[in-house]
Amino acid sequence: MVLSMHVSGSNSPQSPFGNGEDDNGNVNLATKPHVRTKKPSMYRVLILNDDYTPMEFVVLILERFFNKNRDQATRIMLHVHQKGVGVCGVYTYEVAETKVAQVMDLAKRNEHPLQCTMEKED
Ligand code: TYC
Repeated sequence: MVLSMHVSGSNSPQSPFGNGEDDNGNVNLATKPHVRTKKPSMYRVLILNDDYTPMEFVVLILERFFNKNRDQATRIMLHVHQKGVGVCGVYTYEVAETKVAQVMDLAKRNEHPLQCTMEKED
């Protein structure tokens, strides 16, 4: 079981090589190994408007795959209906890819032309 978790940001201070003085006043000039951490690229999952997919189906998609409540889902659906495109959520590459596939699969199986894509955040 995980008892502690290192939160984001700077590298761990637990390296024995940090510059400074030890208890005996000895100056440690060794350099600390620089552990390079990198945040993953994030991807927006988008849905596109069309003239045929029922509004209720789009709301269901947003609830089921994007963890929106009824109000949030309705707002996003209406935004897409009016503007042509909207963001369902922002995820790492593989999660975004999975969600796009889930949406496209359910839309196809219900014979709706709904389109779902992803794009990299800057
Ligand atoms: N424009 C559709 C209609 O009038 C509703 C709709 C909304 C479809 C959002 C797709 O991504 C979409 N039935």
